[in-house]
Amino acid sequence: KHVLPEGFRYLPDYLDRAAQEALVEDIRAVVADAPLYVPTMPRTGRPMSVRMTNCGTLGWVTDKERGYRYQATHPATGKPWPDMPERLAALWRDLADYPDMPEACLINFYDDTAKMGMHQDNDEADFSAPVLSISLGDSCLFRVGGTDRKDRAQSLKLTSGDIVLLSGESRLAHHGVTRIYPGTSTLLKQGGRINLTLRRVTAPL
Ligand code: MD3
Ligand code: FE
Repeated sequence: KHVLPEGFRYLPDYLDRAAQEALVEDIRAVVADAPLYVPTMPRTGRPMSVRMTNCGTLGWVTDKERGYRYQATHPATGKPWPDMPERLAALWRDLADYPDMPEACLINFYDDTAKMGMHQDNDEADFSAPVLSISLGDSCLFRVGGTDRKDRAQSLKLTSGDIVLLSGESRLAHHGVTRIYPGTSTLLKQGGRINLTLRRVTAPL
């Protein structure tokens, strides 16, 4: 009990303050071109509390009509997603231990009350590639279980500059964000938390 799933690599304080600030500037530029939008759940159309956008060749989106999917364009503007910033590509090269570059970077913005329910990331066609997650801004309580929904879960606080790398069994672990801790970081002038997840989407050759 209370063992993290195989392949779960937690790198606390991986990014120093300057590296975090540089990433925030990259994300500002992405959001200026590809605004945060309110994703809605399949079938019910219920809005998620997290606002989202993407960069890279593919982005993860969801809406009532078409559900969870990856697509090459922003759902509101219809434009292609902005390029993946070089700084994000460099982190993948340094940490992912995977030959191909990420196709998608999902940008999640949490305000003080936003949460993300427990789920698996299984909309990708390549589970052999890791998911690389970067936390910026306010701390959150993150919950991670096992590949079976019934597996015991444990909580972990994620703070600004932390990186989590999910490979192997942990790639299909259930996980979610239970709560945000408002006012715990000065990185974002308006508060809140940003999470970036870098992923491979398409099947390996
Ligand atoms: C564990 N995001 O976008 S990132 C998501 O903080 C998502 O915004 C959360 O879950 C966030 O899908 C968590 C850390 C993370 C990402 C992917 C995982 C943990 C994971 C995949 C498998 C297991
Ligand atoms: Fe997820």
